[in-house]
Amino acid sequence: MEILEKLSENLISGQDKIVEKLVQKALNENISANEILQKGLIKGMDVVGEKFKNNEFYIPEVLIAARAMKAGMTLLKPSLVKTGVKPVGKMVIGTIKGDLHDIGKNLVAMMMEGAGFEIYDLTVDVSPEKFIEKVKETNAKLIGMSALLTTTMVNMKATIDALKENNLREKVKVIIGGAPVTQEFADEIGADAFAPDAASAVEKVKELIK
Ligand code: B1M
Repeated sequence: MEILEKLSENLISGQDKIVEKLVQKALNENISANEILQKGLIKGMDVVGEKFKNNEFYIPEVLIAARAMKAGMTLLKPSLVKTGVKPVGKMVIGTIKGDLHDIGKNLVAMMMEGAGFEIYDLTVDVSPEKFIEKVKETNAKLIGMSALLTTTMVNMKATIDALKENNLREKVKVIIGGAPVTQEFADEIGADAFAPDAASAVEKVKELIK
């Protein structure tokens, strides 16, 4: 679809205002929010990642692309998040300590909210202590952790260990995700679930709390 290709191209070049206009236009043309997200925004961000890896893009270019991604996601949020759903559970979510990537985590938070979960978003660089503190404060039965860096994804295990130390491991389910995270890694660190994308995160969590 031509409009989604244009959307990807403008995301790659960090044109946030044009990205906003194109997302709005696509919504007006009744293209689903999910299709706009997957085939427009995420597709563009994948190219940004490739260029970054190949040293064709540096941090400033990636940052402006991320800003354009966020502008697009803000417009999609009302369509992704259904309103009026009764809260079905509480989830504490955050990007792991040492990691500042938040786009994927924000998507998961949005989708979970859309599925009726009350979300406590601790944002980025979240220490195990902060996760524990919020779980105690809110009595949430779910923790969601996101990681984009192979160097700091080990910090997910530290949060699971902290749950054990605080006698909370039996009460709180843990789901993890992020580009370098795999089911194998989830099994290795003793997480309850892994999801490769935001939509399946919702499915996995629903299974967990059944
Ligand atoms: Co960074 N970065 N970055 N970066 N960056 C990556 C991750 C990298 C793969 C790029 C590359 O080299 N190809 C690479 C990591 C390499 C590695 O560890 N193996 C990398 C690097 C190296 C770095 C720095 C170290 C660069 C530097 O400083 N030299 C630095 C680290 C800073 C830090 O965190 N301490 C850095 C910085 C940045 C920016 C700040 C410039 C920016 C982040 C802006 C922001 O988030 N606000 C940035 C970006 C944008 C990226 C790429 C290009 C895109 C990430 C993204 O948003 N993708 C990324 C390359 C890539 O991933 N292809 C890259 C879109 C997003 C929707 O996908 O987050 O994977 P993702 O989320 C998915 C799924 O993974 C899943 O759902 C989402 C889809 O529905 N998911 C979950 C995510 N969390 C989940 C949680 C769940 C379940 C599913 O349950 C709770």
